[in-house]
Order: sequence, then structure tokens, then C-alpha cells
Amino acid sequence: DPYRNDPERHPSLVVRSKKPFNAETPLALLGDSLVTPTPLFYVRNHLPVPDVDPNSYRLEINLGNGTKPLTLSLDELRKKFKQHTLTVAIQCAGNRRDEMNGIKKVKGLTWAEGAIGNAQWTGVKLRDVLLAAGFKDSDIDDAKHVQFEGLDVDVSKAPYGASMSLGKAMDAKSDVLIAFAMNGEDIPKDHGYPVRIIVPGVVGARQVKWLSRVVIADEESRCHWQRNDYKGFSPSTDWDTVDFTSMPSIQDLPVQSAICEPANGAVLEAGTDEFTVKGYAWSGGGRGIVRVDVSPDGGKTWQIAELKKSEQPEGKAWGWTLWEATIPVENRESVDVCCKAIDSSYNNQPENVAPIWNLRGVLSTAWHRVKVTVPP
Ligand code: MTE
Ligand code: MO
Repeated sequence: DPYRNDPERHPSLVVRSKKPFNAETPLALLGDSLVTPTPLFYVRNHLPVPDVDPNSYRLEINLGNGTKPLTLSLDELRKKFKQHTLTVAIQCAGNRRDEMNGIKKVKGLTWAEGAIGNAQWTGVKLRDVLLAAGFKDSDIDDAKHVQFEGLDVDVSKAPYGASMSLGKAMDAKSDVLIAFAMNGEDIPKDHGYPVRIIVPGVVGARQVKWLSRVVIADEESRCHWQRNDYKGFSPSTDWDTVDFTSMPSIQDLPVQSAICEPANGAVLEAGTDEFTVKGYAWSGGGRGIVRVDVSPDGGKTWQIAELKKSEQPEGKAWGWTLWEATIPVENRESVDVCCKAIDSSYNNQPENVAPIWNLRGVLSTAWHRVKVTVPP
């Protein structure tokens, strides 16, 4: 069984597939803490979890210019570079995919609203490590890419991989981390032990776990999940007409929010005159959440939610925002709650999912809606 090395998992996770293991955080728990507890953090594995010996582990840094690659042990990685701890949310491109199935069936794992989490990641800057490997700022070429390779491999021994632009990785202000700790402890097996890349503000698929190699190259990673998946298409594109080369790989994600509590379909106590709605909001590219609007009547009237987030400079708002609002019942028997978040570029979420439907069910960011019943 190639999955024999997979670790034990928390029983509260909502399992979407066992081999490979994919599971999301129960929605009711997701809105409870600004930092998602590690054992409850969603897991998205495409392949079996590799068993990595921390003593023999080496990270290879290859500048792709014929020079000898730099190899670093876990100890060297920890000791030779300045360490940074950053709060960064990770979201799978397929978070909330299930809502797209309501329009027309999409291809991909079923995810509700729990394929997202917020954690504190500790590591060293990719930029610092590339500089130590001999890379010079004068060699920055925006047409080039930094490829990341994992230690998890498919049946043909091809590893999971992804890439990002070299310019972004080498930007003097870049926060891309080679991370070895999650919420103050070793990164657990499911989340990339001993080392993963953290590209803040970017889709989950690029956050390569069990990182083995970093390679500068003229082209994007050749990995299936970089080139032939995790791209957004028109609602009119179907599996007969789709051309994966026609769209760029998803990197920065669009603005997102969801209601964590109450659950859709919840029945409140008879006579309740107000109740609390809680949720999360986040946007890609370091754009902070500046406002969350909540409606008690499906979007006719709105109120402004109270926000809770970590202190982060604008443009580097990598962590998510939790929010809360008190909704008056006003004799309604059924309350149609919905929410939408606004990021610092005043990006907004679409009202409905139909116009953003796509065959892979990615980038599902319509207003999130829950129906709550209040018996008279
Ligand atoms: N890295 C490797 N090596 N293998 C993977 O299957 N899955 C990616 C990314 N990094 C993956 C990977 C995807 S699609 C997501 S959404 C995130 O990891 C999920 O990270 P998590 O499991 O720590 O939540
Ligand atoms: Mo993902």
C-alpha cells in the first residue's frame, strides 16, 4: 500500500477522500480562532505522504545556470539564515467547489467552505537562500520562473511540483518562505514535514510540501498541476474545447468570504430575536479585508460586520480576517443570511455562482448564503 506512511488524523476532520487523503475543517470550528489549530487544518494531498528522515534530508537549490547546486541540511537551513514568522492563510483553489455542482457537475474533489486555514509559518526567506546559492539581483529576469519540487511522487515517479515567477520570488520585499514550522512546532507530516514552501497570497497548489528542490528555469514547472489544472475557464468552456495553454496558472486568489456559523438549515430557538453570524474573509496578493457586509434578507439590506485580524501592513495582509455580526430576526420565520467581503483594492465577490462556473470548479467566490429558520 503506497499510503502506508500516511499519518493518523484528527477525527473531527471532514474526510473527502482517504487515498490520497483530503479533508476539510468542520465549518463550525473554522471561525472560532484566528489561527487555525494545526490538527484541524485542512489537508490536500494528491499523492501518498512521503516518509522523510530529517537527518538525511537535503534541500537542493539549483540556479539552472550550470553552477554547482547548493545543498542544505535541515540544520543549515535553520542556522545559516535569518528566521521569520508570518501569519499566512492558505486556500485551495477548489474551496467551495460544491456550490458549482448545483449549476452543472464539475470535475474535482468535493469541497464545502473548509478548504482554507490560517497559520503561523516560520522559516527562512527563499530570497536569502537564493542569494546564498550565488544568485545576483542583477540576474533577475521577469520571464524566468522558480520551480519547486516535492518528495511525493506518482506511480511513474514524477514528483508533485509548482512554480512562481522569479521576479516575485527575488523581490526585495518578498515574503516567500522556506518554512519548517507551523504554529510554533515542526510542520506535521500531512502539511509537508520537514520543509514546505509558503508563497503568501497565492493559491494552495503552489505551497509545495515536502520540498526537495528549488530550480530556476526558463519555463514554468512541467508538473500536471501547474500546467494542466488549477486554471480558470469561461462557463462556456467544456472538456471538448478546453485548452489549458490558453490560460495562466492561478497564482494570487480573488477575494473570498464565508459564513461559519450558524450552519445552513439551522433551526434557532423559538422566539429568538437576534443571533450572531460569524465567518472568515480573505483575499490574495496581500490585499487586506477592509469590510465585510452581511445581509439578513438575501441581499436587499446590509449591515457591516466587526472585523478581527492580525496586524499586517497593507500589501502584505497574508493572514485572514474573522468577522462577526448580530442579525435581528424582526419576526421573519426564515432569515436568508449572506455575506460578501471587500478587499483593499475594492474587489468584491460576485452575487451568484452561475457566471463564474467553470469545468474544474475553481475560484468559487460568490456571496455565501445560509438559511436559518426561527420558529415563532
Ligand atoms: N505539495 C505537495 N508536495 N503535494 C501536494 O499534493 N497539494 C497542494 C499544496 N502543496 C500538494 C502540495 C494543494 S492543491 C494545496 S491546496 C495545499 O498544498 C494544501 O496544503 P495543506 O495540505 O497543508 O493544507
Ligand atoms: Mo488545492
